[in-house]
Amino acid sequence: MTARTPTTAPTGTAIPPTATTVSGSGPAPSASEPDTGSRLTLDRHLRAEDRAVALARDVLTGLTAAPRELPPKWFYDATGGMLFEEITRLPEYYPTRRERAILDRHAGDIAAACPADTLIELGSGSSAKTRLLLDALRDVGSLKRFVAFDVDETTLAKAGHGLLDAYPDLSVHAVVGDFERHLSYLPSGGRRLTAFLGGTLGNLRPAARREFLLTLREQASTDDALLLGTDLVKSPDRLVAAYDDGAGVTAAFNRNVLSVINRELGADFDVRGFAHIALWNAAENWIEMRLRAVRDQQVTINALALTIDFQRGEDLLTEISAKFTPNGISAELAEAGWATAQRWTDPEGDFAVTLATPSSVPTGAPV
Ligand code: SAH
Ligand code: AVI
Repeated sequence: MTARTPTTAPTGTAIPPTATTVSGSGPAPSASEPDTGSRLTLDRHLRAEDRAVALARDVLTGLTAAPRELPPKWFYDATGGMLFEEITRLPEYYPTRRERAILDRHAGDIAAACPADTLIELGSGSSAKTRLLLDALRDVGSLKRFVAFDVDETTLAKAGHGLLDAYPDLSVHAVVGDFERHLSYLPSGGRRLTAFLGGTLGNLRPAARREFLLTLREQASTDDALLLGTDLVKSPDRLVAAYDDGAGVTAAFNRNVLSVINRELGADFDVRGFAHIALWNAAENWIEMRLRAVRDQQVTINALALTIDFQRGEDLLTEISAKFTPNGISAELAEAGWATAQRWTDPEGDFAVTLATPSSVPTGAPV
């Protein structure tokens, strides 16, 4: 399969298998460039200029709010993507291993339940575990194309090239975008299995999760399915350790958001002036990652003509990572019009993978 599937995207372009793309800094591709025959196509819905505007808005809103807060999507530039991959190999960080074990065992069941021709992965990152799903869909004979959707173009392009080598018959469609804004640009047609793995749903607050699941539901056809990986509630000690590892990799990942703001908005954060904090919020059932000012300090953000004073001990919330119960997952899905078809957990009960299918009407109840 070499033909590019038409999309409604205004920015489609084919990139040769050996091309290197640079995160957010390439020129805007012209609309509807013809397919050049490559099996890898790239759509950019978050070009450098859009990214700068979105980051500026989030930084202005979040750093002037009380308490201060930034959305976690800004961790992920090339460095943040690499740091996340390092996190997945840490002894304390169990979710990736647990989810891989589940997929290892049940990818065949998933492919049998939804023999899709199109596998879509949202927040795809390296797509490493996804290969288990691609293998299973290839084995049932349904697989034609893989759509990888991520905010970080560098990671996306690297993953895409790796998949072309490993799957000679696969069309890979990479989409650079924000899954809270650009889901309507996902390619339609065929039978689609949409995977949202790693527990990334937990990085959204309940209202944002609901909006996200509703948007996916609105676009789903009867035979489509959603595959959702979610981390489960467990002892706070294990949870906090997973987000505050001994080697300091998660601390570097957390501080990386300050480096992103320094580079992209001309700010002068002293990244060592902020300590990494991970704590369990038992009332909300989520981990919070924060950056705590280790001294009084002033930060200037040139692109916003903004100066912020941080008091010693003041926190900036950089991420929530919600943990779920099986019933809670099904309830959130149901409220957005998704029926739980099957669920698998690892033997330790640490992580869940849920296969959901469109149900007739969302219940509409608040999350
Ligand atoms: N799914 C992979 C990666 C998880 S890390 C796994 O299970 O290991 C989270 C991924 O989501 C990163 O690659 C990050 O760049 C991407 N991401 C985070 N916020 C996003 C957003 N708002 N829109 C699109 N991608 C996002
Ligand atoms: C991507 N996401 C599911 C990770 C998580 O566990 O919430 C991000 C992460 N943050 C710190 N470590 C990993």
